[in-house]
Amino acid sequence: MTIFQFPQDFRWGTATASYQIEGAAQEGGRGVSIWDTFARTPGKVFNGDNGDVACDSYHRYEEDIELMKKLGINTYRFSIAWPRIIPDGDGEINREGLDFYHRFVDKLLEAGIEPFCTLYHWDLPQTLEDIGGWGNRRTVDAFVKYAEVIFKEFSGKINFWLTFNEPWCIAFLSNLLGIHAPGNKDLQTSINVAHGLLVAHGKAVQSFRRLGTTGQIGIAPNVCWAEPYSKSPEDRAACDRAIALNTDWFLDPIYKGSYPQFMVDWFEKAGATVPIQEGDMEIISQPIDLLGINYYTMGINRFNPEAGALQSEEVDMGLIKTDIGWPVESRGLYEFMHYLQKYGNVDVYITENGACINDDLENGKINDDRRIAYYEQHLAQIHRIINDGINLKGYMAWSLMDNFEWAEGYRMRFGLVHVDYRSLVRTPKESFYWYQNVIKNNWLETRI
Ligand code: GCO
Repeated sequence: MTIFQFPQDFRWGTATASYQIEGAAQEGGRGVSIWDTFARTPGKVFNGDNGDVACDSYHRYEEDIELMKKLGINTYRFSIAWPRIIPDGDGEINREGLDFYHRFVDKLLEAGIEPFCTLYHWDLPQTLEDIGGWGNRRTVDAFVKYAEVIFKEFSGKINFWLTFNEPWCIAFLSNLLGIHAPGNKDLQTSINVAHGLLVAHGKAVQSFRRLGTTGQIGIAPNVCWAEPYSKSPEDRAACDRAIALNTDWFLDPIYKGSYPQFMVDWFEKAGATVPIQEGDMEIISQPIDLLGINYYTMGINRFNPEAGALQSEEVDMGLIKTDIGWPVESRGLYEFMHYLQKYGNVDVYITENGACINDDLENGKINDDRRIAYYEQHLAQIHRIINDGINLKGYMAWSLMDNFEWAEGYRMRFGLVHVDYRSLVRTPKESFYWYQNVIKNNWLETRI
């Protein structure tokens, strides 16, 4: 047994996102988002599932906050649904939407839980996708307007802010691989989207400062750590591209004011260019206060000319996998946090980390021991990272409860709390009680 003690001011939390938990898709004046449309397109989401009801958290948020209190978290990461605030993306502000989030944030604060707010976790108003989505500067301006509404309303209540969740997913998973909404499969479109969202990020940060909004702001990329299958330089380069597309492609512009040149060259060879307009890079490189990191897995990659736009192929090394098929390997988080130091020792929060384990109720219990093992491994790495002197300030487990897992629908479960999607009954899993204990102690006890 080993005991890992965490810093006194360490933030313990969980994370969710609006479309994945709220439901009430036609209520409260909410407009249509690209995920409503995508989920209704046959063949896009497993089983034809959609977020119309999800966990019904729009109605059951008080019950959810009771669960958070029981768990003992001091931080809760959630996202605001843009179509609840400005239903058509760019027009009238919907007071009912703002009031909903006020009620919710007030309840969190009453419970002594710090709200950690994501402005964009993928529910783009459909009207904006119809004019070209993030590739159109009108969408960028509409986002800034939406962000300003939120900053003005919630300044003083919210102190932790993220502009975008997982820019790689918004740009490449959704517009190059076509797996997420809106489902495009075009390299130039994905590059345009990536650039548009970076400009939107920078402009939102400018507004945040200008308005004197309370707290700190940043962005939350997802990490794909990759190590080469062999010593060949081609395999090394294939890994560099995989890592860079998730993180450097977004963090270099923000921290250095330029895109990684080797990737720009790579895309140019494939016929795609970044649509940089005058002044963009200065806007994008506004100083930010914190970084959110979403980490789930890592890959062993090799060069393969057939393997997509990056020619980088992940090799199955036979590691244990979670039920969604992702190898369990916490080492990538440790390596990545050191890699990140090239941008300086910035304040980092793990804004997502968790395991898809589809264990179900058995005699009233969910014995998700494999999830506990996953968390144990990753928290031990986090302790190591902090001991190395890296400014890692908090940890948000994905997720508080089972929810709508995008293209996988409801079949993939990441929650500490089980949700019965028929009755909407919530049942804490064994991992919930395990995490409760870690938080209460502020230390982790591992089995080895
Ligand atoms: C993500 C996500 C979550 C997913 C989680 C598991 O940002 O990819 O924020 O919405 O549910 O990553 O796939």
